[in-house]
Amino acid sequence: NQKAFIFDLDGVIVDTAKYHFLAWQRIANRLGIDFTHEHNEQLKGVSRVRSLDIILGLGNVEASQEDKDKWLAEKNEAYLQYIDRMEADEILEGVVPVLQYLKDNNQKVALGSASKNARPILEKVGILHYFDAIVDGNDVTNAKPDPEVFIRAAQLLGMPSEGAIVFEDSVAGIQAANLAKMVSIGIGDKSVLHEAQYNFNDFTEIDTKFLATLVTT
Ligand code: G16
Ligand code: MG
Repeated sequence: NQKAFIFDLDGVIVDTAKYHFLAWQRIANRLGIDFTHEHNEQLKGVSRVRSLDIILGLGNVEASQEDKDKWLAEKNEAYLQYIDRMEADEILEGVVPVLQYLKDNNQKVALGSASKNARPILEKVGILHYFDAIVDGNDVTNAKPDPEVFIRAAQLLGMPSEGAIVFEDSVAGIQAANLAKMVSIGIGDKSVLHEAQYNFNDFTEIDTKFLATLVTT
């Protein structure tokens, strides 16, 4: 049996949310906007452009498209400096054994992320070779909860959408997987990700017995 396994990036494979936060904070500080870790939760899984709009909304700041474009570029430059220093030790615990199991058992593996920097991050942490396909923020027009990113990932893998398995840490991502008739697996707080078909706090809780069940059912 062969299935498509699709992984979100931020919050599932690596914790890049902390770098997004630091990079956004520079912009927010300069504009006099109070931007806290709590606010940052709203940006998880959300596109870069939408993230800026949310931050500007926090401070009731209106801006021209020109200014917005400038801040988006500045944010990304700062973010790139953080991810440039990433190494393998930043892969979240339990992720590599799961990827290895899927490879060893002839399963199809894809990335389905909103980030336009997904590929360099996978390269930096040394796990690009596990992925048969990558669909990221450069490839999709409709953001999660629209299922486009996951449907394209399944297509690229040459596998049906229905029955594909999605690992996600965001509510919008779980909804996208459900809309695509995929098996949704929430990674994180179960009370937040209650729409997921299965819930785990992190990948250390996912054993080979469970993975084998996913492959065969
Ligand atoms: C990630 C993060 C979001 C970020 C988005 C776009 O999504 O969770 O906070 O805004 O990517 O990132 P970039 O600015 O690199 O294009 P995901 O889908 O991997 O969780
Ligand atoms: Mg995520």
